Amino acid sequence: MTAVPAPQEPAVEDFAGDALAGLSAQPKTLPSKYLYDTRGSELFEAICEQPEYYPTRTELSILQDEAASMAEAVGPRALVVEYGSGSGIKTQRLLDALPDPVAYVPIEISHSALNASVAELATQFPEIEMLPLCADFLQPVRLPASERPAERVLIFFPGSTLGNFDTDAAVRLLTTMRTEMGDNGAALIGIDLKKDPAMIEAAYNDAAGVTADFTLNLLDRMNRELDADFDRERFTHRARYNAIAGRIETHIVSDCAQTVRVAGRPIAFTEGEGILVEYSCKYSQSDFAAMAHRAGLVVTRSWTDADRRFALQLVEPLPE
Ligand code: AVJ
Repeated sequence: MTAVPAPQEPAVEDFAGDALAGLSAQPKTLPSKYLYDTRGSELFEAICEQPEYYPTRTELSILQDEAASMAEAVGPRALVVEYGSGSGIKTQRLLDALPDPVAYVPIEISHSALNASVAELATQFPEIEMLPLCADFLQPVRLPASERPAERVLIFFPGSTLGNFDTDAAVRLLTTMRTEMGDNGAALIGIDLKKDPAMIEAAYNDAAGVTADFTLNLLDRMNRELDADFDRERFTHRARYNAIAGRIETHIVSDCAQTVRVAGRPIAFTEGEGILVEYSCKYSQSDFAAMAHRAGLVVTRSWTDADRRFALQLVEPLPE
């Protein structure tokens, strides 16, 4: 029952190619997905425990406090699809809250992450059919049919992961959701809300330095996997809030002029030059509604915490 349908992982990541392309570009960039190797995923878990990092805690409290209202809005016998499978405890809260969900379909590119999440949930929810799908959630997939008929599809995308994408990419992802959910479907999406920039910046610059460790781990990963020779001591984590774009922009900044070798190629840095490694977009309610609208979706419910730090948005297809 926890067998994964696809016999092999769908897309082979080209870390070397992506890294060399990004480091040769002006300005330098690296795709943020490469932050999440085993060590990076551990460090991200540790970030979520830091006192300054409010999003995880806040989203969990909304899921708990508003469970009854969400259950009512979603209704019985949903087929719950999750994009990515990194959020065990949030999924648990949602499945606990919903009335008689028929199946859980995590969509995740990594076999091991997929199997681990389903193994855990299967023991906790023996009455919910587990239908893991090994795929890239950015590509439209055909959802598996559940044994018991589903009333509707509910796509769950917590964590403000949407904020890692720029606006156009986020709209593309929302459009994929619209297609996948069908005319009677819905999506429940976590977004981090705009607020005092000092509070946002603190969340990405925790005093214990866990976020800096998380960012700079990408250098260690390139040293390990791409035969690179980055010296971590000569680079600094920098996360700043760009108020005009409404996002945290995280860079790895070179402390001096230096040349590093990556996969046999020299990469030159000037003093103070940065590599852009992550965006974390923050939204107002109307920013999000406008993106949803472009994707053929409308916000039908929104749940937030008392301080309006974070929101869970329920979106449904726009009436024709
Ligand atoms: C997992 C992408 C939502 O952007 O807040 C946290 C990742 N990076 N601290 C975020 C992250 C640095 C996180 N997301």
